[in-house]
Amino acid sequence: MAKTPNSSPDPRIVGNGGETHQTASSAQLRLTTNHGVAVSDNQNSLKAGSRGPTLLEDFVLREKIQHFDHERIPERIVHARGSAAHGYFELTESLADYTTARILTEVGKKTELFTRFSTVAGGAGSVDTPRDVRGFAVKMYTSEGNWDLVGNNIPVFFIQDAIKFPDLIHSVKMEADKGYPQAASAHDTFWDFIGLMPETTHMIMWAMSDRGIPRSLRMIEGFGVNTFRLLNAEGEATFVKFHWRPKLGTQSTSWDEAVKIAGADPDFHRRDLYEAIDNGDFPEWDFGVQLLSQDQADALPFDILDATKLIPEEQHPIRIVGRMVLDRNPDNYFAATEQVAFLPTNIVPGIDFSEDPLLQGRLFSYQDTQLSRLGTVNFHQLPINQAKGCPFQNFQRDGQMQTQVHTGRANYEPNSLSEAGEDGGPREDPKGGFRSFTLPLEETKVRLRAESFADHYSQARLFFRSQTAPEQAHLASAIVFELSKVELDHVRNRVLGNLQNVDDALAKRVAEGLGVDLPKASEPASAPFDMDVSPALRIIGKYPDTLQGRAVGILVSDGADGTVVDAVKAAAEGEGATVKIVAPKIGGVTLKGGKRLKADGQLAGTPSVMFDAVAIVLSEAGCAELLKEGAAVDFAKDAFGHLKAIGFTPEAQPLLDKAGVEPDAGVIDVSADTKAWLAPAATRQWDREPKVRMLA
Ligand code: HDE
Repeated sequence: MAKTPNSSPDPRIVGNGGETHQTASSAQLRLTTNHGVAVSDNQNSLKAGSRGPTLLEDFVLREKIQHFDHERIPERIVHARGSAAHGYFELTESLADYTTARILTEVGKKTELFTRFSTVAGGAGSVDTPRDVRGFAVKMYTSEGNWDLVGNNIPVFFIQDAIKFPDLIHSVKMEADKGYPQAASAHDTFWDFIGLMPETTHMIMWAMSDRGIPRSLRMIEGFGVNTFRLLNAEGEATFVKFHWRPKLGTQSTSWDEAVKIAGADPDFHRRDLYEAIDNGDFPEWDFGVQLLSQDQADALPFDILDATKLIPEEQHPIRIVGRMVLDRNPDNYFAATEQVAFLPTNIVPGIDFSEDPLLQGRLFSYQDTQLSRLGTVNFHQLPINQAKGCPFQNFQRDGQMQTQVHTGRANYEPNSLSEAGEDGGPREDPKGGFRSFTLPLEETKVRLRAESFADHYSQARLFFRSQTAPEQAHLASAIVFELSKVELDHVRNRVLGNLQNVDDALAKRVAEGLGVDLPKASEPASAPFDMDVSPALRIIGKYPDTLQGRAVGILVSDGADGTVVDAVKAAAEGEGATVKIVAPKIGGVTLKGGKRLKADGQLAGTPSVMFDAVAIVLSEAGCAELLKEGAAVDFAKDAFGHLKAIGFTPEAQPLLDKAGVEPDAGVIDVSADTKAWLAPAATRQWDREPKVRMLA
């Protein structure tokens, strides 16, 4: 209840006169200032007279406004837009032969964790579905300290050496003079950098593939990207690559769909993750490792320390040894998702870094960036960052926002205060403490790129040639789209020159898609070679088709047949999908027979891009009405264009005709058989694509 300004009967009495708003009862906490003084009136500032001016003395007002003024902290320079959840890690198979890390040796033990997904280029307020890499950062609160596996949904990276990271990010962010485009790589500066840095080509293949436009954060793979080491009790090292595999499989949107989702629901991924967890559909990933001995690493045709390369899993299989379940949404977005500080340096005994020069730079950057973002060396004391699996204790003291109250005299080590009965504080643990791999080194100090890093194209070729035909077409079309936004001819041409080293046919398709001549191929630093194709690099066909975790929309009208609606809903839910009823009005519709059906979404605000498959169940009169509604026509047209299964009742045929929906295996009359619609609903209709889109 709002209180009217100064509702006191006596205008001289300033404060809580009218009692028309809620005040603290004995059962309720009193509103106070940050320093604990109870506030008598939270509606009116302290003024000289009822009509002002406001008095400087009003510490309640000043504190409140000042706190508000400082509510925002600097957003992350990359990965600013994120969505996160709590959950747990559970080990299913011990890696005791390779590591002493308890989280990787104690089978069955559940370790609390916090996972944050993100886009890279856009600001914190940007949309969820641009073409971009997705961050996949997991903080595990292990019993030996926090282990942060700060990865991406793509297993390789753009650059080989950390010194190029600021250049890469400057090039992809909004252009320095213009301040746009936001959250988009389709502009001159990005492609200028890409063309000039051929080592980016492999990652470009991934980013331009459908991996760059995922359907859901629950449906992305995760990769540690950099090579790490596991260390066993004997101090022996094994190289390791970390993998997360979604139980729901991978799935992507089409570009047109991603663009439309951005308008329909800028929070599409964040909402999807939140709602799934809220509904008890906990997203889950298998955790896997690729393990390589030094000899196996030496036998690879590339350098295991080069983060622009992957290790084909057909050659070195992924061992699934655990799982991650996300089962709890954060209570407060800022406290958890914004303040969480991931550090690749958060590592536990039994795991170690490799000499990967990209990783080595990361080991400095994250700690440093938290200081400007969170403002103090004590950011590890924030609840979300605290080591929860074990206590932390050392002699680091004071600093801004110190929340610990250290007692005693001992704040240095060694000390002998315990000999006098005082608390001497903690001591190092030579046996159980973190130890680095004893890497033999005898090197000259140089600023050089290893020759073993010189091949920039073989794995880009491997990726492109491993894709299915529709995926290759999407990839080529994505490059055409992006290069069409490039204004400088020489920038575009340099990329085309490089693409010829990947695959001639790809370069030709892109040039044709752009309507330009193919320039001369660029000279590769090292001649690319052919590798055996790797089906594991595909999205299509890699995981079984499923409706599990997918969303189905049923568009209904007044007079629609409720038995069909119920049957379609039950069938889809039976396969694990969530179903939403979409109606012209949010109040719902009156079904044939007079029963009311409530809507979950109003048509204009719930287009078919929000769903993986749709059904359109209308009455004749309802259909006639909807023929005049552009949003209804678009609902069907987009579902068809985005290769989704469309279930329909014959009364909806005029709408399908107007939307240009042609009969095919994914357009199914559900009045007769809802089951027949389920199989196509669990996938996209790839055969339809040439009918609806001119791809490169
Ligand atoms: Fe990051 N990266 N990065 N990065 N990165 C950051 O740290 C950096 C790289 C990744 O949800 C920043 O806390 C450098 C690779 C994720 O909070 C910053 C280099 C991979 C997140 C930073 C890389 C990543 C970040 C910005 C090249 C995949 C978001 C905010 C040497 C393995 C974590 C922050 C979250 C965030 C630096 C390259 C993943 C600036 C210097 C490769 C998922 O420190």
